[in-house]
Amino acid sequence: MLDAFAKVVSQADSRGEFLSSEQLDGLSNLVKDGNKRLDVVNRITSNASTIVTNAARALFEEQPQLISPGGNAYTNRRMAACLRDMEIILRYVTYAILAGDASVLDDRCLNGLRETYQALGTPGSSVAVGVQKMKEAAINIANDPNGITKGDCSQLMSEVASYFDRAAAAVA
Ligand code: PEB
Repeated sequence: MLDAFAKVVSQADSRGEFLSSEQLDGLSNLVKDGNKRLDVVNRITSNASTIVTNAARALFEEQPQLISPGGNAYTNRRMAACLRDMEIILRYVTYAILAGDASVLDDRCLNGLRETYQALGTPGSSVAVGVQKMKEAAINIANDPNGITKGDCSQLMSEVASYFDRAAAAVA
């Protein structure tokens, strides 16, 4: 598992080079904007259950066959597994946001997930829709200008979006 710092170190080391000034500038900006990152993680983390439940509700509204008899979220057991899966994915996305790097999400959550869903007969494309709904909700919450020091968060928001997109693409 890498974070943004360990990532550039490992890249430079594999080439036997010193850190480049671009790499150092990148990390310097990351430190400068560190509070924004922590605020984003804090906001998503403290609203996790709202994000998960609303996304799941919207998914089942769009795809009611999932909760009809024979559907993959039919029965309390499967519904619970589904909500849990969405929560796990959201949790790893928050780790990636904090680390500024997707490797924790890739290695500990997404690796093999598509195959797991294929084996379970769970429609990965529906999971991907759920993840996209979590993305919208998480960004609305994280990017809300109210009650926080105002600043430009566009770059950070597109980074946040990219982790959700990565998770959705891994199972779709
Ligand atoms: C991945 N999900 C399920 C299982 C596993 C995962 C390993 C099988 C074991 C179990 O049931 O607990 N586990 C999960 C994950 C990690 C992990 C992400 C990462 C570290 O360790 N059903 C739907 C929706 C979707 C869904 C489309 C959005 O209709 C999910 C939620 N996952 C779902 C369901 C099951 C499951 C298991 C319903 C149970 C399937 C079954 O037993 O029939």
